[in-house]
Amino acid sequence: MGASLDLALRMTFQLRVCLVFATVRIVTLTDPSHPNQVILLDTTAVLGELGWMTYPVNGWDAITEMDEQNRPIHTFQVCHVMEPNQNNWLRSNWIPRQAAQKVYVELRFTLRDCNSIPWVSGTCKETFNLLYLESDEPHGPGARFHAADYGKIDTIAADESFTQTDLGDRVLRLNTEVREVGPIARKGFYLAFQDVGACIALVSVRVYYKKCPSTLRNLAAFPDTVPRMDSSSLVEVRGACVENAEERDTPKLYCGADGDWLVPLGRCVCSIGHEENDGLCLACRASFYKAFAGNIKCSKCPPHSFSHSEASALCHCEKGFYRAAKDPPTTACTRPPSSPRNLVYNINETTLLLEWDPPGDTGGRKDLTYNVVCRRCGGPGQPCDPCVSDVRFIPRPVGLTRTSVAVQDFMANANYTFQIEALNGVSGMGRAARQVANITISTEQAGPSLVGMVRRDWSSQNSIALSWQEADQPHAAILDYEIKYYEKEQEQLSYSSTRTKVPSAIVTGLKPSTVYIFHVRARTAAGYSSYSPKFEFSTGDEDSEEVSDQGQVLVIVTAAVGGFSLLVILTLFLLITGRCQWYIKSKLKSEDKRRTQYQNGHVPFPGIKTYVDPDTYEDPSQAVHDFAKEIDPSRIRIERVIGAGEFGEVCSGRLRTPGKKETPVAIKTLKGGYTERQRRDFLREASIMGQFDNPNIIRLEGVVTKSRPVMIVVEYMENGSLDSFLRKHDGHFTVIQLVGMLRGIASGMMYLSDIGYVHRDLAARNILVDDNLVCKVSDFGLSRVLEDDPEAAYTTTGGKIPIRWTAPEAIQYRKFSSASDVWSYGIVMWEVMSYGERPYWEMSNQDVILSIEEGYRLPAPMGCPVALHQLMLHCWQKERSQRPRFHDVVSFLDKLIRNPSSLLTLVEDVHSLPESPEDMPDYPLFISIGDWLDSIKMSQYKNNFIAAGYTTLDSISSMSIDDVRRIGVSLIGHQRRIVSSIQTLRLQLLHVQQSGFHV
Ligand code: ACK
Repeated sequence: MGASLDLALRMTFQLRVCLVFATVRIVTLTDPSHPNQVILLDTTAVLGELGWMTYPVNGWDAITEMDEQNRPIHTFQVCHVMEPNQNNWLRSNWIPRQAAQKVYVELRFTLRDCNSIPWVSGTCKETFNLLYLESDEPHGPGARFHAADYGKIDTIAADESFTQTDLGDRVLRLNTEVREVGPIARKGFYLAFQDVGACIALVSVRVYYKKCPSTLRNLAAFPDTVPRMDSSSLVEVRGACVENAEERDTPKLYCGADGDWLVPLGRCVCSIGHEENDGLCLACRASFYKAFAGNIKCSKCPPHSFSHSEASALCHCEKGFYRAAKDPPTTACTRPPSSPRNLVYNINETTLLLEWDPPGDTGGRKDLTYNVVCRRCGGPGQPCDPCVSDVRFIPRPVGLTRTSVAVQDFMANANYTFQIEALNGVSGMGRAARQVANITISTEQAGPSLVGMVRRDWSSQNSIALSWQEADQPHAAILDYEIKYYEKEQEQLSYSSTRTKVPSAIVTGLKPSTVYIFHVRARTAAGYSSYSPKFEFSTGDEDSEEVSDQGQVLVIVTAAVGGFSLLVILTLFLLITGRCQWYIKSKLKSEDKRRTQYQNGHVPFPGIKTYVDPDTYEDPSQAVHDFAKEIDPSRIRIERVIGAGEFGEVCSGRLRTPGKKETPVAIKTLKGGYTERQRRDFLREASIMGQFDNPNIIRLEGVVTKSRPVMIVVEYMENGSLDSFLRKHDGHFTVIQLVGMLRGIASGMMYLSDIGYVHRDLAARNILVDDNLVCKVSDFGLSRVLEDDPEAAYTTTGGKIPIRWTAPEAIQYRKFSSASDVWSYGIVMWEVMSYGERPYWEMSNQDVILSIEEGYRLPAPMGCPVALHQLMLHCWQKERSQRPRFHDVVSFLDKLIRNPSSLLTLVEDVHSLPESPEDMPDYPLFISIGDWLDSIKMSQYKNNFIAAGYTTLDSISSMSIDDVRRIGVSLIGHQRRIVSSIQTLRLQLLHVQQSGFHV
């Protein structure tokens, strides 16, 4: 009876389990798609019999039902809750582990709580055990089952047994439990489920291991990767660029223990002719192109070009259109210009000015230049010949960028034909005819040359004496002659001129053993005549006598004609020749000095007074006396010390002038115990400054030399020196205010260059600012220091050598000129626009010299209008003759001030390429972020960049100032330096990409 009841109960219960199971509402809590899992076993996916072993055979029941789609549902059930001491085993088939080191077992099951089953207390259990056994191969069919061989993974209990529905039903709840198994060393394993008296339905068993699934990231493909067993260490995986992509930085990902990819590094970029689309590199469509590898899109072909095929790297020019060799492939195709228009001339005795308008069609280019072809024609019907070389074109006959040229030294009463040809970078390409404008001119209006043959009477190593014949019958009285001369070798660079009222002259201050070209013209009330033809004469070598014998003979003859006794003659001879020689020598010396100052065409303008170098004075105190007023010290009231000068303190104070208001002054003092030389050097500045009279040059009030302390009194400038003033007011001024300051400095420098003074130490620290922001050039001490000490430019004594402000030719071979002052002016512009930043930052002087030599130029400061940076670059032309003059600078700045909208385009707004690659200074190329930061002395931020994921130069090129702040650069000066270098780098990268190189 007991046994039959037991059997009946068991059957009833099994039936109920089936029924209950059939009505179970399965609540699935996991995502069915698991891309990072590799399934080793899934009982829900097995179509045929599972074939699992049960022990004893009547322990676990395998029940297979069919779902709606006729797929089997394999379930294992056990429910011997009435009987004590249950030990029922269910064992899976052998499961190969494949690549797994660690596997996961996911069980889904229902488990009834014992309270829900009547009469089972004491025997009913609510857990079962999960076990496993490793082996290299499946056990044979006859192998015996040894429970003791299995290792326990865990005891599994149900989280939920039943849940109550709204209707009060109890619904059996499906549990999901996952356990990790491993490390597994053998090739496979068995799973076993040990029941000890619970009521269980095992609905599914999934066994899987985790992997990082193959993926595409940053245009690189990464393969399936199995994580390490140790969950704290990652597997580094290198990606392979997708088709039509190429590596920038090695693409890498790290595979984490959970099958997730972490820390993407490096990347690939689409190759030329391809662009990124949905993680792949697709070919550019026809009519589009991509000339450089990178993550940029294909662009439409530039104007007048086409591409018929896909994946074009380049668009070809339409017929009749071209690209110059240096044109990047991104530019439009262009054509040669049409002819210049409206060619006219204007003749003024000795100068013929040709002027024209630019061509109606520039061909789409901005690199227009003009060539002049000159032919001289005989009378009507006579042939024309090319003009011989004595016709001079100013500035030159070819490569003109302006629409005018001056012609000099042409013959009077002749017919000339001039052809002006417009050219651009693609002239000469294709077979288009040259487009020229012609004009024929008769020069009969020009004054005839009134000077005949020019003769050399004698020469020495530094001088040449000339004389010439007057025209037989000049049509008007000759007022004077002008002798123009220049070194034959340096024709285009500079010339000098001198005047004389008589038809002879001694030209002094020449270089020994040098060939000079001379020509002479006469001035009458009607103006200048034409120049005489050119004459070539050379000076003597170093060994020749200062004055030739002829000169001495002349003196002797002069003395003899006086009729004095031999003694008197001899005495006079000695006196006169001695004195003459002293006079000639000292004149030659001062002329030579002036010559070095007026190098390179910086000839003082006629009619404007010229600067006199106090060093040419035998007695320097005479120069002070000539150029500076002596002030009675009782008129000076010193108020406070405002700084330290090279020779003593600098004070502020008041200067009383009888009958006038007191004026504020700055007083430079010479400290006690000075040597005579120090006193002379100190006062030298006053004798220089005293010669200047310009609103943008610091004004000398006077000097105190007759009592102690010796003082130089100058106007007081409320805001002190410009560099510290700007640093104090960083970011406070509008661009127009800054340009106004620059204009003032340029105007002061224009004045100095006009009178022939070369400053040599133009820098923001030597500019003073008053309370109206008027800037004045000061500090006129340096020229002497450099003059006297050939080593001075290269030593580091006292930081006196302004290497970073000085033009390369002045550093290398002391070629100081107004053109080298223009270079320094460009640096001052940079200082002003960067509010007193140190030029070239902390680079060493030696590095500055080298990088300038290699073509590096300071990048635009942040917020700097393009027009101003262009002007700076212009001032830093290596070739000094190509730098602008101060006149040009002033008129350029005036134009900007009149048209402030021209200042609106800032360098950072320019994302496109410069018009032509020549406009682009050659910056050094950096290889890594580290190199780049080192070069701008910002190495301390290397980790900030790397930590924020900026690992390539490409990646930083798009950083804004906000990005720079965000990565932890908090000092404004450093932000500014980094951002301005990024702007340069951005242009540089574009430029490099355009040249077909990859950084
Ligand atoms: O930058 P600062 O205030 O301006 O400090 C230096 C200091 O003297 C040593 O040269 C200041 N300084 C020089 N000349 C003048 C001047 N004319 N007016 C006002 N400050 C001056 C300069």
